[in-house]
Amino acid sequence: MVKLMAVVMLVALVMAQGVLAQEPAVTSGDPLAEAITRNPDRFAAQMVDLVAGFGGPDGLTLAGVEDHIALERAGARASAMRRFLAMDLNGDGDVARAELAKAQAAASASARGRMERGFLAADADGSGTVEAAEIAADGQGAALRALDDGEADLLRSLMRLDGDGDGALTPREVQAAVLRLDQEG
Ligand SMILES: [Ca+2]
Ligand SMILES: [Ca+2]
Ligand SMILES: [Ca+2]
Repeated sequence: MVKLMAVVMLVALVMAQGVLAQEPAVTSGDPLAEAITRNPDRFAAQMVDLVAGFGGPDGLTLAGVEDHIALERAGARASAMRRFLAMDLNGDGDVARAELAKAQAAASASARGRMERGFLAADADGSGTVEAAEIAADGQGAALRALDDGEADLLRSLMRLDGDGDGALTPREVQAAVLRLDQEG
């Protein structure tokens, strides 16, 4: 129910954005519309996180949006890197094939395959060892998969609803934008 409400609110936001910018309402080619169609639950969850988690006393600022983007990416990066660091048995920062084998021996059958695929994907130079730089690169890839540049731009574009231009988006401004859309629609 909460998710559904968020989706409804988000669609209203997106349509209001078009009105504010004196542009036609969101069309099928609009990146924001495409993002919603692609994964409405995920986008709605991001909106809830943004407003509840990063809106300060004066409202949601672009800095708050940037903090959200950075934290989402850091979380995904840390999770990906942790999986490799847990296999670095001698603590030298690299995961050698022999270390992978020992970690696999202690894992379930289904996890062994997943670990193998992860190792092969991360070992970009095919050296048979996932070096520290490859662990970092793999983590960065996971960060951008979690929240890519297109999604980041979409989130930033929500600041266009800042009606009084003071740099902070308030619930009142969101309401006003939705109301304006209502009257024009
Ligand atoms: Ca090692
Ligand atoms: Ca390597
Ligand atoms: Ca404002």
